[in-house]
Amino acid sequence: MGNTRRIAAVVAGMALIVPLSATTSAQPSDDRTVYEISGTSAEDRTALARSGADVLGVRDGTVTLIAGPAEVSAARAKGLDLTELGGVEELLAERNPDVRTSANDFPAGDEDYHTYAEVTEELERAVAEHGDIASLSSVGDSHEGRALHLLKISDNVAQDEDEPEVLFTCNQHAREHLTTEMCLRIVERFTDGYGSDPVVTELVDTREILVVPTVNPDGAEYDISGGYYHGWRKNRDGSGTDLNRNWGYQWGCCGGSSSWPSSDTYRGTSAFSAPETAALAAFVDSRVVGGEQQITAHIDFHTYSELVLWPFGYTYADTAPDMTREQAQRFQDVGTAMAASNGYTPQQSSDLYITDGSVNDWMWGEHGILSLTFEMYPASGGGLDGFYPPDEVIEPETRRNDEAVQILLEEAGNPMP
Ligand code: 0X9
Ligand code: CA
Ligand code: CA
Ligand code: CA
Ligand code: ZN
Repeated sequence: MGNTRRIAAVVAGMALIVPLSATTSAQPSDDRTVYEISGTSAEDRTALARSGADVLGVRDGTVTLIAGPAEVSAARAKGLDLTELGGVEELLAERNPDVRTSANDFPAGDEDYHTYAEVTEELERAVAEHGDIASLSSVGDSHEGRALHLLKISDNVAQDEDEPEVLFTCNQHAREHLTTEMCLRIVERFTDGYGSDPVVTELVDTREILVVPTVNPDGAEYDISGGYYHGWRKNRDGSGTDLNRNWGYQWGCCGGSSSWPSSDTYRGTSAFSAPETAALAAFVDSRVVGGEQQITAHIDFHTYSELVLWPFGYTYADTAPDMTREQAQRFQDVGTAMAASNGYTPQQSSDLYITDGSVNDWMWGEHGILSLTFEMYPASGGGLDGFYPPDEVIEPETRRNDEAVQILLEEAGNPMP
């Protein structure tokens, strides 16, 4: 690190600066490597994920993943052609700034992303400025005791009115920080825009909008701890549970998750063993009023690959015991319309690879909610960098989903066949 840079950083007010080489990372002596493989099928990708590889992104048959020596041998034995992008530590080191601060803040240059404290502040501000249409509560606490914030936006917000309820959830995966910003944009747009933007006003008056900006606050805070990125995905209970493999519909059924605690797709000891999924599920259960689920539509935001995904994830089949042909068609129609608005690629989630215990399968299978996953920017590239786009993309890449969010809010008023 050059002296000029160090001085500039000190002038910028950082309390403590540690050279990168002096700091140990989350996983010392990490021999895992990031690879890209093109021309893969969904079956190939399911096999790769099942072997223990951590799939980072999939686009047009090209998969980016983290693999150790055993997974690499297994993939080569299947005739797959792996291109090495670099070691996990090496790639994170390249992405991280060459100065680190002791503060629990995003790395230098990415400060526009919101830490947990800053998310809390934004939500409190929304309620302070728009108390007539916004109220803040929580669905419960994370493993480390952070409130899982829930912001409700609607006219007559203190009343439970008979209006379609629409849920937006973000940041199940710790390192997918752009998704938290997506939920914050929804909050900002439907509070600040009320009374001036006619579309926003109409939707706030006729819907109950429910936003959970961070489902995994412990993981997100850990991922930026020390002022640099750790590439962390799971929650922070023990060696971590993959929250998006911990939901209680066909949990662990189909090889779409791992029973090994060290795996990045560890499903937990039982369905809803993670306090974060248990709390969110209990909230959704509580929205059954008079025998009818009030929440009719849901998006769970992830990164990356620029995809719109619908259930089921546990099976390649388009139809299943809880998915008629007409219902599958509606998912496809709505998903395709949303994807046309933002330029993402629409597909059934198992077209990516098999996942079991994912949130959409439970929301739909258990509650009949029109529940989709968005994989946000970028489309591909960069291995782990895909999770850490610079904060300059926050505005354009969250605005990009305004119309899709609007489509879902409108569709929430239409019946499911
Ligand atoms: O694997 C996942 O949990 C999601 N991809 S990510 O890279 N963000 O981890 C995709 C989940 C898609 N499956 C379902 N929605 N069922
Ligand atoms: Ca910030
Ligand atoms: Ca209302
Ligand atoms: Ca209601
Ligand atoms: Zn994710």
